[in-house]
Formats: sequence, C-alpha cells, structure tokens
Amino acid sequence: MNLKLQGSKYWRCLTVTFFVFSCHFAIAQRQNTLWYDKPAAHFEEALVLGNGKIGATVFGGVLSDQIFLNDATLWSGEPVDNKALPDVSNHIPEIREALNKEDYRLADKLNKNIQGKFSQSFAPLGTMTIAFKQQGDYQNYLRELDISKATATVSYDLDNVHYTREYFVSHPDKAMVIKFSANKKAALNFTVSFKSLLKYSSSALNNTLQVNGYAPYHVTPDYWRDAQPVRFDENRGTRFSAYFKVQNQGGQVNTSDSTLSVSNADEVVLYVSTATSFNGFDKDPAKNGLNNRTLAKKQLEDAAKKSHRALKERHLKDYHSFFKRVILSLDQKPVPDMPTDERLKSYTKGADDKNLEVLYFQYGRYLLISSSRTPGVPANLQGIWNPYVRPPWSSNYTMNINAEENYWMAESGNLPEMHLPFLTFIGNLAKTGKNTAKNFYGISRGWAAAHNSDIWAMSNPAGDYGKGETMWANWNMGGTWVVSHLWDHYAYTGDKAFLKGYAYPLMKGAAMFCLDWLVKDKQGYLITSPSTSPENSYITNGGYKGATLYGSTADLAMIRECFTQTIKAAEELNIDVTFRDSVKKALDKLYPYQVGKEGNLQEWYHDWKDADPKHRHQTHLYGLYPAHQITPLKTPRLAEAAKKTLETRGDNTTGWSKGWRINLWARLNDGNHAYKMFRELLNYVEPDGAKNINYTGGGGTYPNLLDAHPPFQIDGNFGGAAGVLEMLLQSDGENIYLLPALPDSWQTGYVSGICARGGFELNMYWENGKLLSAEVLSKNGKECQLHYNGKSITLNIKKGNRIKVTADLEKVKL
Ligand code: FUC
Repeated sequence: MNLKLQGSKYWRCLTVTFFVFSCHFAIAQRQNTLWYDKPAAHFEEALVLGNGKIGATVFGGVLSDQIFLNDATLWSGEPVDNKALPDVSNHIPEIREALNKEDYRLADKLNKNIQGKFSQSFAPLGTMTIAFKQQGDYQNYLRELDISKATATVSYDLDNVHYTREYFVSHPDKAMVIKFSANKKAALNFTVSFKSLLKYSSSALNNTLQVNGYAPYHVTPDYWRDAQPVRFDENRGTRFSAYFKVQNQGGQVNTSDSTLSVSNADEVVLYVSTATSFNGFDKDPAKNGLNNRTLAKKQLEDAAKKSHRALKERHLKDYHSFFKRVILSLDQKPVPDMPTDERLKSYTKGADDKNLEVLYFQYGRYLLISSSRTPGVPANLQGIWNPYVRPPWSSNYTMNINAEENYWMAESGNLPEMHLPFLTFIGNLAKTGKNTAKNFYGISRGWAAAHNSDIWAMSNPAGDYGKGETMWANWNMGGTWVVSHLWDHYAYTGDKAFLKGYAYPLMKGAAMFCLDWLVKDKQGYLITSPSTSPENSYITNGGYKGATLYGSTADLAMIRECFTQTIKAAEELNIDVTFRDSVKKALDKLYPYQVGKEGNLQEWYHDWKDADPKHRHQTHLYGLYPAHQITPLKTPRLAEAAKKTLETRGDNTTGWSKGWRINLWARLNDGNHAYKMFRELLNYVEPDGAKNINYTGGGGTYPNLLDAHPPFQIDGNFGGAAGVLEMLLQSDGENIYLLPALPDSWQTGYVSGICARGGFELNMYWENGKLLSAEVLSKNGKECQLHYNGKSITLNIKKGNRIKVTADLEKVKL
C-alpha cells in the first residue's frame, strides 16, 4: 500500500511540502508585511502595535510622527456599585402576564423597567508626538508592519541622509521601544512631547519624561445625549502614568517639563512604559489602586537597562512562540509589489490576490496576540486601539455578538493563551451577575449578564433606566452565551483542572439562572419570558412592531447550548448527578426550532414577519454557528431553513456581521458563498475617522487592514480569520471534518498547526481542490472520528503521537 502511495499522491505530497516550505520562506517577508509609501493621515491608515496591554498606533510622519497610546486597563468609571442597582424584578410577573395575554405593546412598555445604567468606556491614554527638526522634501518613503515580527518601520531619505525608525511593543519587557537611526553621524534632531484628552501633568528629569493623570469617573456612550457626558474628579477614577526615556549615542538630550529634546545624535532608543492604578474589576482604582507611578517607572528602568538587541531578541522570541504556530499558504505567486492600500483597492475590484487573503488571516492572529494578554481584560470593540474619549459604542464589551466574535479564532487558530483574558473576565462577570440575576430578574440561583459590559464586569441590562429601546437594551443572555467559551477552551485543550476548578462552577451558575428563568408556554414547552432577539424587531400578525416577546429562538438556542455543555462538563467530571438530571429534563422540554412558512428558520416564537429582514444580526442562527445544533448532516431540514434565512438577509452588511456570515456559510458547507463573503469583508473602505456609522451595510476593510463596521471595530478581523479556519477545518468534539467548505478559489494549499476540538492539531495539503494528505497530532489521546469527502475513520492516537492519512483516510508512514 505504501509503495503504491509513494508512486503517486504521497510522493506528490512530499514534493508539494518541499515546494511549499521553500517558497514559504522566500515569500515570508513580503507575505507578512503591510506597507505604504506615505505616512498615515488617519487612524484607519496607521499601524497598530501592542503587547496585550500597551497599544500603540503609529502614523509614521516624516516631519512629525504621531503615536496614539493606549493601556488596556485604562477605562472610565469605577467598580459596579451593587447598592446602586435598581431592584426591579417585581415587574417581571406583569411583563409575563402581558405576554400571556399577547399584549406585546404593553409588554414592550413594561420591559423598559428592566434596565439599568450604561457601561463605561475604554479611554485613550494620550498622543506622543515626535517633532523632527529636518525640513524639506523626502524621498523613498516606506512605512511597514511586519506581522511575523510584530515590528513596524519607517524609513526615508532627506537631504542625502537615510533615516530609519523601528517600533515594537515588548510583552516580556512591558515597554514600547523605538529605535531611531541615520546613515550619517549627528543627524538625529527631534523633540518628544505628549498630550492627552484626559487630566494630566508632566515633568522631566534625567532624560525621562513623566506623565501622570487620571481618567474620567464617568463617560456617557457616544450615542446618548447627556449635558455632561465626560465627568472628571481628581479623587475618583483610574490613575495612569506614561513614562518616556531616551538613550542617545552621540549628541545630547535636553529636557523641559513637558519635552525631551535630542540634538545631533547618531542613534537613539526611546522607551515608553505605561501603567494604571486598575487593580481588578472590584477595587476602587483611586482609593485601592495599584501604584501606577512606581510600576511605570520600574518597567521603564528595567527595559532601559537592557540593550536594544536584547530587548528585540526577547520580544521576537516571545511573539514567535505564538505567531509561528500556524502557517497558511494558498498561492505560490509572488506577492504583488504594491502598497497594501493599493492592493486592497485592486482586490476590491476583483483582482486575484490569495496572499492578501493569507495576510488578512494572519493579521487576525497578530491582532489577537497584540491585544489580548491581560488577565480579566479581554480585547474590546477596538481591541486596545482607541483615540476617543467617547469612542464608538464606548469601545466596550458588547455581549450580544462582538465580545464573543473577538475570540472565535483563539482556539482554532492555536492561540489558547490569548483566550484567557476573556475566560478570566467571565469569572468577574459571574460575580456582578449574581446581583443582576436577583435585582433584575428575581432569581437567586446562578448569575446573568446582559448586552453591555466593561472592565468593571458590569452585567446589568443597559438603557439608562428605561430610556433604551427594548430591542437592544433588554437582552439578558450574555452570561449564557459567554460560558460556551469556557467549554470550548476545555474542548480544545482538555485541561481538566481548568474545567473543574474554574469553568464548571461558572457554567453551572449560568445554567442555574436559565433553569429558574424558563417558564412553561401554553403547550407545556419551556421558554424565556420576557425575551428579545438581539437588536431586531418583529411585526405581529396584528401589525404591531415590537421587540419583547416570549421564546425567541436565539434565547432558546443559547440555553440549549449552555445546558448541553454543562451536562457534558458534569459528566466529564463525574459530579452533580441530581443537578445534571434536572438540566437534562429541562433541555428535553425546550421549545424546539420552528421553520416558517417562507422556509426560513423562525427568529420569533410565532411565524411573524421581521421588521427588517436584512438585519445585520442573525442570532437565531446561533445553533448553526458558533454552536453545533444545526448541521446539514444531522438536521438537514433546519440547515435548509438556516440557509433560506441567510439568503433573505443578503450579503451586504456590517463588518462583524460579514465575519459571522462567513462562518455560517462555511458550516453549511458552502465554501464558495463563504469565500464570496470573505472577499466582501475585504472591500476597501475609505478612512473615515469614526464619522461614518453604518448599521445597514458597507462593512469592509480600511487601508491598515482593520475592520470597518464602519466605523473601525475589530470583531470583523477576528470573525474573518475564524471564517478562514472554518472553511478549512470543522470540529465538534466528536468529529473532525477536513476541508469541509473549501472554496473553488483555493485549489491548492497548505496549512499547519490549526486546532480541532478534542485536543488535535492538524496539517493539511491539498491540490486541485482535493486533499492530498493530513497529519493529525493528538494532544490528549482522545478518540475522534475523522471525515473527508464521505469517508470516515476512527482516530485512536496516543497522547503526543501524530498520524498521517491520505485523502482516502488511509494511514501512511510519517
Ligand atoms: C451592536 C451592533 C452594532 C455594533 C455595536 C457595537 O449594537 O448592533 O452593529 O456592532 O453593537
């Protein structure tokens, strides 16, 4: 058998491997680079860097460089004040009563009582300006970001001198490092200064500029009217420090209270460290905070003690340990020799550029490594890159899709460590969520969370105490949804200690809330009441347009998933038999999915019309993706209905929604439609400085490859990267499907290091749209079914071992 294989496909496969590898290294540099021939004029053109805490947005100007600085832990606000939570659960029975009587207008009105305050906002730390003394025209300008090194560079010629700047933000050394050099001695002349929209003061000593300030204790969301939306009090809110130090070779450094000036230097290294007083979601950052000054000072001094070479080596070693785990190759053609914005424009017009698709995918992984490494502080709507005091949607954690979408590729893209900030945040949410469950829903077991959250793990439904529209403000399945991430982390890693000691109690708490929240409908099924379906409205048969109903499909899908996973977790841990049984009983009685008269998957309990059939949200398809309740194989009727729903929704939507739809089409095994939407996610969008907010369409990609909702919102980047993985590999814990939605455009390719549930890591080679071979590494020794092209085999690989199979799923020697 082996001989036969060597003569044909297996041999070809080795050749392809060799070819792919050699080409990979040859094109790796360009493949992984975003580059531009001019400085950025807008945020959406600038290059983002980060170490999971410090975020830097580099504009790369020649006469004056501008760098927006962020710290993931700098938010407006203070810990949730449980005593200030309204006690409004007494309204629940009357809402239920109105719904029982099918009085939806009244139910909508009463549901507004179940609202509390808004979340707080992610704050901009400030802007560092580097003003250069050179004047005149420059040539040969190049600004690039190499995502395989997490390093940006700017270079140009001016007055016959070649200038270079190199920027990175080091995780191990907790500092941003910028190196300035020139090919002529004494050519470096510049001044470093800092400004912030927050309250601050600065001073300088010994080549070091020290900035200390504080964030507002309150910021009202950008979409909400308020006479005093930004409120500062010097005794309240999170304190921050930003320290800057220059080390020069040659020349000299002069300081003023707000500047560092370098004159006639040969080479300069600028170190930037930031710290805040944030000391956990439940500690007052003003009274009980960390000492931001000491922290920023120590980080700065520790970094500055190391040589630039050592800092760079440590940065690369750390970054490579994550980034290099996954390789994707879709094309052997050279990367077009065009600036990235031009490439994106030409791609939008229809050019074939698979290397851009790979770059976009790997950029998603780059962004997650760069924005998500702070325990309890996940990547927010803008990752960690936000210059506004009132950013779009507060740059918060929006729980009805966006916060989760940020993490869809963490496990499948082999970055489980980057999932941890979100997973640890869930523990905080469960704590405030206990009071939310009690005060808003009258439930004393378990916990609940709603539509919006923030660094303080706010869990109450937003809406400014009854002024918000029920269609977005009243959704309360945030806790139910997020716990699926805990199970997924276990499903991918097999980390039983994590499941037992951390995840299961949180999952159980979310399930308990649901058990007590469910009520019987008139047919005896269990449903939620009141309920909504994220941000969409229905039109009843009587013509009422509203949002409050009983038994939305989305609610029930999430509860179904939460129950199923909680039962599995309890079984896996061999605990909680009685509780497990109570969950099983409830699971069996949940109101099932319904197919409407148009053949669609019903969003509402009744077969009502959608007020907006093209709506960007499609949460009733949760069971298709991210969950595994609906599949073309196991539930063909429902899969067909989900397809009909997607067709009705259409493809023109916002960035994050396109990201989701790529995954949904991939789960329907329609690789070509998934790919069509992926291409549309990469539609060039003009930089807009967050001025253009489009709810109905226009999603795409800015020149710096950040996602355009519009405005910039990072979830589309992560959803899009997850979609690429979902086209190549799908897994549900028991089954692994190879190339389940391979688009016709990706005829030949290679991928390595991507992950499947059950603790597997896979490499695959394919040619002419067909699998050549796959290698499967088992990290846990778990049994699993492997499927390709109608064939299946049972995997029984010992822990730590690897097997190789052909397209016929026959094993071959490695
Ligand atoms: C929800 C979405 C919007 C946006 C915002 C952050 O309100 O409906 O499209 O993503 O969250």
